[in-house]
Order: sequence, then structure tokens, then C-alpha cells
Amino acid sequence: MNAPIAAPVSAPAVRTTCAYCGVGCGILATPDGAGGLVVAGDPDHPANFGRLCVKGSALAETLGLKGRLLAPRIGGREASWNQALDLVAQRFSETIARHGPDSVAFYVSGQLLTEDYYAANKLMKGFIGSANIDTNSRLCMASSVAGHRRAFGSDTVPGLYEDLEQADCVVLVGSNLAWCHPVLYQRLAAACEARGTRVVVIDPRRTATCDIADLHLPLAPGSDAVLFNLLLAEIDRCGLVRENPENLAEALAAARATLPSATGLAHSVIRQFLDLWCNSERVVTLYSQGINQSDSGTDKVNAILNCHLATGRIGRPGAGPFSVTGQPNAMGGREVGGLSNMLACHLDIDDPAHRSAVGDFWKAPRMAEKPGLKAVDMFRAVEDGRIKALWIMCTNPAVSMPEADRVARAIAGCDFVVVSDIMARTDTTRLAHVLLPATGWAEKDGTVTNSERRISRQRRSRAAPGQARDDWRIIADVAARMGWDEAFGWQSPAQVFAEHACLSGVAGRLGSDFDISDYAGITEAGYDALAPFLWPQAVGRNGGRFFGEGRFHTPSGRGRMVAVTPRLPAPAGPEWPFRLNTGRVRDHWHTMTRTGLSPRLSRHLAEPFLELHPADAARLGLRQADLAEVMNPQGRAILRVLVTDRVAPGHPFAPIHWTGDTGPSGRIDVLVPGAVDPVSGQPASKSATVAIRPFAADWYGFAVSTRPIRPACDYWARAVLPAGHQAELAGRGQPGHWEDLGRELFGLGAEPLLVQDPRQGIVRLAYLAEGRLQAALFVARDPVALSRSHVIATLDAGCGSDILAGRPGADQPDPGALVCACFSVGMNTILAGIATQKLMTVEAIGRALGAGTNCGSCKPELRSLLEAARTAPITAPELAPSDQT
Ligand SMILES: Nc1nc2c(c(=O)[nH]1)N[C@H]1C(S)=C(S)[C@@H](COP(=O)(O)OP(=O)(O)OC[C@H]3O[C@@H](n4cnc5c(=O)[nH]c(N)nc54)[C@H](O)[C@@H]3O)O[C@H]1N2
Ligand SMILES: Nc1nc2c(c(=O)[nH]1)N[C@H]1C(S)=C(S)[C@@H](COP(=O)(O)OP(=O)(O)OC[C@H]3O[C@@H](n4cnc5c(=O)[nH]c(N)nc54)[C@H](O)[C@@H]3O)O[C@H]1N2
Ligand code: SF4
Ligand SMILES: [Mo]
Repeated sequence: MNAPIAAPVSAPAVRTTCAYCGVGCGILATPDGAGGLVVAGDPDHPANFGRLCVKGSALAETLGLKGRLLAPRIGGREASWNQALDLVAQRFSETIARHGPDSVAFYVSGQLLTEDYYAANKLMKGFIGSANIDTNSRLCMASSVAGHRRAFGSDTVPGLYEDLEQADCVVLVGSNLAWCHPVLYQRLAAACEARGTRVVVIDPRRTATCDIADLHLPLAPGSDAVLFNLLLAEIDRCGLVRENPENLAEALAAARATLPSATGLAHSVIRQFLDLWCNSERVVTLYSQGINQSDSGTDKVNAILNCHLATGRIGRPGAGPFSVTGQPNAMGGREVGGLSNMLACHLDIDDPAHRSAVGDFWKAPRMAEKPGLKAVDMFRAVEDGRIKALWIMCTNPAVSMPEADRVARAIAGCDFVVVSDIMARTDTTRLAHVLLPATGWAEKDGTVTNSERRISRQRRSRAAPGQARDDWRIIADVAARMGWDEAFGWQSPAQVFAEHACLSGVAGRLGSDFDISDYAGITEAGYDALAPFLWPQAVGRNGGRFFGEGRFHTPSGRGRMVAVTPRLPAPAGPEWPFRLNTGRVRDHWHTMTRTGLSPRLSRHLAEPFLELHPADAARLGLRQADLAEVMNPQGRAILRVLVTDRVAPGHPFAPIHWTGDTGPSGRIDVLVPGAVDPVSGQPASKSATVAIRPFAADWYGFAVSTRPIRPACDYWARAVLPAGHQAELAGRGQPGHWEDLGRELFGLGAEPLLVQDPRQGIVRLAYLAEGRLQAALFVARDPVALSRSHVIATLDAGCGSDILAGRPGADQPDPGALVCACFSVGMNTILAGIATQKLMTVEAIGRALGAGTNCGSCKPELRSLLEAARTAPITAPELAPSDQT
């Protein structure tokens, strides 16, 4: 892949917002005249000021029609919209009539736009009359929401992004900001450079984010509340308590009773952290899934909030707790009340006055009277038949839910399942009776809210493909067929937005912090032109920080501390001795239905893996690039071993992204139990206990092909390439004739070039057509060692039988594993540059090789290569398990 060079274009740029993470970067999308888009950062957007990370800048590569769901389907057969909508409305109405409103459910997503989300929530909570609508935000933000509500009396994020730039100290807890919120990370890194901001990373793993850390606390997983209780006790000891929140004495007593040992950290390291936090008036504690995704997640959140409440370091420039949201519209979902225990506009479903205000506004025939089922319980109710009709929108629970196999079975066994998605084949769409094709990013209009409460427009720049429709319209069409055409009679997303804004005014009068009633009368033109703005936005209230004056949404108006007695994860027992940490990689998004389409994004880490400490690896007899079988009573996965001391002994890490479609034995949530936080109902997705052993494959393979590869062996993982596809393979037993395996994999009948050394178990096949490489398979008894980058570069290019050597000729350099995705710069190229051109800094590498000069996402890796080159010659690939040469 060459560098992304903007083509000359004439059509005007459309201002929109990124499809991916909660940073919410502004994008300028310009039609390229050939059906595609050129994507650039919007220099005027206050979230990113022109920056984009690698995922955002690769958005244009993911917009093709390949794999899209282009027409409704019933039972696998294409159907008309009328047939599909009639069927959905009829089956939901019948089920409700026969079994009551709680016999149906919606499972939705923080990737819906606010208008979509508002429509779904209104239909379920006001018209069907159940609160059985929950969202993948339950797996993501629920503990933060619950913690905010306990502490502030409302789910309010107090701070702004600029606080990260104004702080003297930024503490990142359970957040891999460098990979998961890259542009925010770059803003922080720039502030460090400019004003020497001190950065602390609290994470059991040494992540790429540690690149800018002054201090890394590799605490024992789950012990965060211990650490923040120690901090609270220290705050008190130093006389830093400035405020008088509720429960101060109780929280302090609990804090004083907490012992440091459970953190597993050296005393001196804890001391440094306490001193740094206490001595920094301007301190931001930013947190994410390392806090939320825990069976004590809400307590962990409150242990953090306690420290900010006690010191009054909240809602002031450079000071405050900061829960960063993951999905592009996680915040919008909270605003519309998309969680089963919320109402709309941050109102409370348990409060009769709130229910009747919303009911009156909606002219609702049947308001939900009580909270509905939370995600894990919802799928259990699907499993045992209490839920008989389920509509899943914009999320892939057969992959991403804990107990994923059980969830998939539950969906498969449900009487009636509807899935709205943009893609035809996901692990979840496969299980649906009715599939509804939705428009995706760049094809739809609406709004999203980012982590700092900034509402931005997503704008359409392309026509809807096939028969795809906007999610809000699909929901409204079903609602109309269920008899509520008037309440769902919107003609545009602007009208939905205006209604939501109007309702927020009602909520504002009831004391809600979420009030954007200034926009209640917004016109189509106003909506088209809407510039990014912070909420609230109403008479006398606009934007800014919350709680700086010490007034909260609790009945007393004071902040509320929570006495936290840390609950620690039970030690892993002898049978399942490892605790499996899970999370994200730099270049993929969740279940990869979009990032998996981009060759550029698929090269960084092309295979599911298990990061394992060298001591564990030695004990288990596992070497770099071996396969490991990871199992527990719930499920089993097979993963490529990446031996690294970035993880602690006993605490391996695996990414969440692989699916039945890209790597079926890499589906990590089959191992994650359905244990949840008792307050928030959020699953503990980062702490499954597992056993690990070598997966004894008899053969390993690496394949490339210009056409899709169809593996059917014990282990496989595939990825797209610029000129086709690749797959890593492994199996037990001998797969008979290798030519047959080739035929099966590639669907090619032609005679391959073949070299074979049966004694060493080596087989190499290459299929050439007119001198160009169409497909190749490299098999060995051990993990296949060859130059993958060379083979990949040769695919669909001219070659001879020398391709079977699997490495470039002596005269050609081998670039090695991909590090910089934007400019396709490999690790060997960078190491060679460090060694021969004496490149000593990230900037020097950028000047000489281009790496790191576009989106900057790989800078932490460049720095660690520099560091490694300084301390020792590198022998094993540092990052990508897939390029063992
Ligand atoms: N590249 C990329 N970016 C993304 C996403 C993506 O899929 N890919 N997804 C988006 C979404 S929806 C989300 S929610 C965010 C998530 O963003 P993050 O929360 O930053 O990402 P994770 O990798 O899930 O987990 C963060 C860290 O928590 C650590 N951790 C595990 N257990 C503990 C613990 O007990 N204590 C502490 N302190 N840390 C612990 C892990 O080691 C991990 O490094 O990312 C968003 N951004
Ligand atoms: N073990 C473990 N499990 C986890 C996590 C973890 O850290 N560890 N993290 C959890 C978290 S924080 C999250 S957020 C979830 C994410 O998990 P999911 O939400 O399941 O993952 P996605 O791949 O983002 O699924 C989005 C789906 O919506 C489709 N889609 C995209 N755009 C549109 C659209 O405009 N309309 C419609 N209708 N569909 C669309 C996509 O094709 C895709 O199928 O995973 C959770 N699961
Ligand atoms: S940081 Fe990257 S993924 Fe997140 S919004 Fe910005 S460009 Fe998109
Ligand atoms: Mo998330």
C-alpha cells in the first residue's frame, strides 16, 4: 500500500464525524469522483483540530459494497421492505398481545445515531410499554453511569478535553489511550511536550500508552479501589479535604481501613503516585474499561470520584474525573435513555413524576413502569423463553457478549429474531429470521455525542446502497405498522432531533442536566448547518464544565461519597490458574465488520493472539508463535502465543476482535463468564479464569490468495490484503493430499508448483497464472517461518518458482512486520534505518522513512523499537506474531 495521497477533487467537502471511537473527531469527506471518498481531519473541529488516527483515516477503505446487506431478508431469502416490516410489526404485536410487553426486547448499540436511538427507546418504553431495551453500552459504560449517579445524582461527565491539556498531572486508569482514543492521546502527548504534564498509567499491562508515562503502576488486576482508597486516606492525612460531601466520614473510615498489599505494588511506587496526585491541584483521573468492566466496577468508579469530590478537584480547568466513552455515540445513548434502567433525557425511570412527564410528552399509550432487563439477564431471558421476540440493532452480541456461545445458542433458539445491520454475514446476522439492511457511516444523517458532551453532526456524503434505510426510519416504519404512525411520523432526522431537544426542555425543568432545548425549534436548514456544540444548551445554560461550584444533582445538592470496601477478585484456583485480561488492538474495531475490510488496518496484527509472560510460557512449554489452547468450563479458544514481559505472570492478555468469520477459534468472549457488577449489571469482561496448554498441531500453514480463502482446519484466522487474502492455518493429523487441501482452500483447479520434503514436514504450493502469483500455501511442522511481507507483496505480481523460497532474494530487503499502517513501513526497515542511518528519534525516523508522520498512531511502537535497539539487538519480532522470519 502506498501512502494515502489526496486525489484532486472538485466536489465540496462534507463536514462529518468519525464512525469509530468516542473522541468524536471531525472529518472532511470529499467525494473522489470515482464513487469513493477522500477523508481528512477537520481542522475546525474542537475534538481533533484536524488530527485523525489510523482507523479514522482509513474510513474510505471500508465503504465498498462487498459484504453489505443490500435488501431485507426473511429466512435467508430476499424480501421487499413491505413484507419484512409487516412481518416484524405483526410478530412483535402478536407476541405482546399474547404474552405481554415484557415478552419482547430490543438490544441496541452505542453506535446508533442519537435519532435512531431516540426512536428505539420511545417505541419500547412509551408504546410497547416495557423497558426491555438495553444496549452494548451495558458492556461498556454502565459502571460509569451508575458511579456518576451515585456520586453526582446524575450521569454527568463533568470535564472537557482541554482539561487534559491544562492539567499538571493526568492519571490514566485502565485505559490504553494510545490505541483506543488515539487523538486524545496525541493531544495529551503534545501537552506533555509543551508543559511537562506528568502522566501516570495504572494498568496491569505495560501498554503503548506507557510511552508517555512518568510512572506506570502495574497493579494486581481488580485492585484499583484499594489504590484509590489509599489515595483518599492520604488526601485526608495531608489536609487536602476541601469540600463537605455526603458520607465523607464513612468513606474516609473505609479508606483508612484499606491495606496496600492487595495492589501487589511496591511501597515506593504507591508513594510516588500519592505524592504526585496530592501535589497536583490540577489533576485529571481518566478511566475506561480497566475500571468499568469488573464485578466491582461501580465501586471502582466511586473510589476514583471520592478523591475528586473530597478535594473539590472537579469541574475546574485541568481538574476532574473523566470517564472516556468508547463508542462514537455512547453518550448519545445515555442521553436518550437507551439503558434499560434509564428513562429519556437523563430522567429516572423509578420516579413516577419523571415517567408521567415523558409519557405526557410522548402521548404514550403505555409507559414502562419499571426498569427492564440488563444485557446479560436479557439474553438469559431469551434463552429460557421469557423473551420471545428480539430485535438486535447495530451490535454483534454473538461475538461481544460474555458467554458468547451461550448467547449465540439463545438467539438461535428464540422464536423470532430481527437483526438490523449494514453487513450481510456476521455471527449475529446468521442467526436472524429477518435481516434489515441499514445505511452506514457516510450514508446517513444524524448526531453523535462524544466523551466531552459535544454533539456533532454525522452527514451523508453518499447515496444509500441497494435498499438500505436509516435505522430511525426502519424503527418508525415498524412502529407505524404497529399502530402508532402519528407518534412516529417524522419525515427526517432533523424532526427527530427537534423532538428530542424539546423533550430535553421538559427534563431540564425537572432538574435534568441534559437540556438542549435551544434546539427545540431547529429547522432542516439549521440542522444541516449545525456546528459541534457542548450540552447543555438552553436558556441560561450553555456548555462548559459541571460541578465547579460544588452544586450537584443530589437532593441535598452536595456531592455524595461512597464508602468503598474493595472487593478483590478471588485468586485463580489450581484448575483454572490464569486470569485472562481482554481488550483492543490499535488498528481494529470490535468485531471487525468494517476495519476488517481494510488491508491497511489488517496488517498490524493479523491474527488473534495471547500475550503471555516468559515465565508462564516456559512453564507451559510454549514458545513465541506457538499456538495455545485456552479453556475453561465455558469454552475454548486457540490463540497465537506472543511471549512478552508487558504482561505479568498469571495474567495473559487477548484481543476481542476475532469472529466466526475471521478466526473462529479466536472468539474470546466464549471464555468470559456472565458475572456482572451488582450495581450496574456490567459484565466483568477482563477477568475470566482459564487454563492454558500447548495446542499440539501436526502442521502449520500460511496461505495467500487473490480470491477469498475458505479454510476448514482446527485453527485458522484470515485477513484481507491489498491484492487478496491471507490465512494462518494449523491442524491435527495429515490432511491427505496437499493439492486437495490447496483446491479446497483456494477453489483453484490448476496444477500448482510444488516442493515437498516429507521428512521435515515441509510442503510449499504456488499457483501461477500467466506468470503471476494467484495463490500459495506454505506448510511446516512448526509455526511457518517465512517472510510474510515478501509473499504478500508478490501476490498477483509476476514471479517464478523462486516464490517457493518464501523470502526475498538476497538483493531485496524484507520490510518485516508492519508498524506504520499509513505509509506501510515495516519493522525491519525501521530497525535497519536505526542501525545504518543512525536514526535516534521518532522524528528522525519520520523524516527518513515517513513512519509516524501521518496519523501518529505508531509513535509508541517507534519509540519502543528505538528503546529496544538502544538496549539490545532485537532478535524476535516485537509486535506482530505474523511475521516470523
Ligand atoms: N483501536 C480501537 N479503539 C477503540 C475500540 C476498538 O475496538 N479498537 N473500541 C472503543 C470502545 S467501544 C471502547 S469501550 C474503548 C475502550 O478503551 P480502553 O478501555 O482503553 O481499552 P481496553 O483495551 O478494553 O482496556 C483498557 C485497559 O484496561 C486494562 N485492565 C484490565 N484489567 C484492569 C484492572 O483491573 N485495572 C486497571 N487499572 N486496568 C485494567 C487492560 O490491560 C487494558 O490495557 O476503546 C474505544 N476505542
Ligand atoms: N471480553 C471482552 N468483551 C467485550 C469487551 C472487552 O473489552 N472484552 N468490550 C465490550 C465493549 S466496551 C463493547 S462497546 C462491545 C462492542 O461489541 P459490538 O457492538 O458487538 O461490536 P461491533 O463490531 O462494533 O458491532 C457493531 C455492529 O453494527 C453494525 N453496524 C455498523 N454501522 C451500523 C449502522 O449504522 N446501523 C446498523 N444497524 N448496524 C451497523 C456492524 O456491521 C456490526 O455488526 O464489546 C464488548 N465486549
Ligand atoms: S481518535 Fe481515531 S477512531 Fe477515534 S474518533 Fe478520532 S479518528 Fe476516529
Ligand atoms: Mo465500548
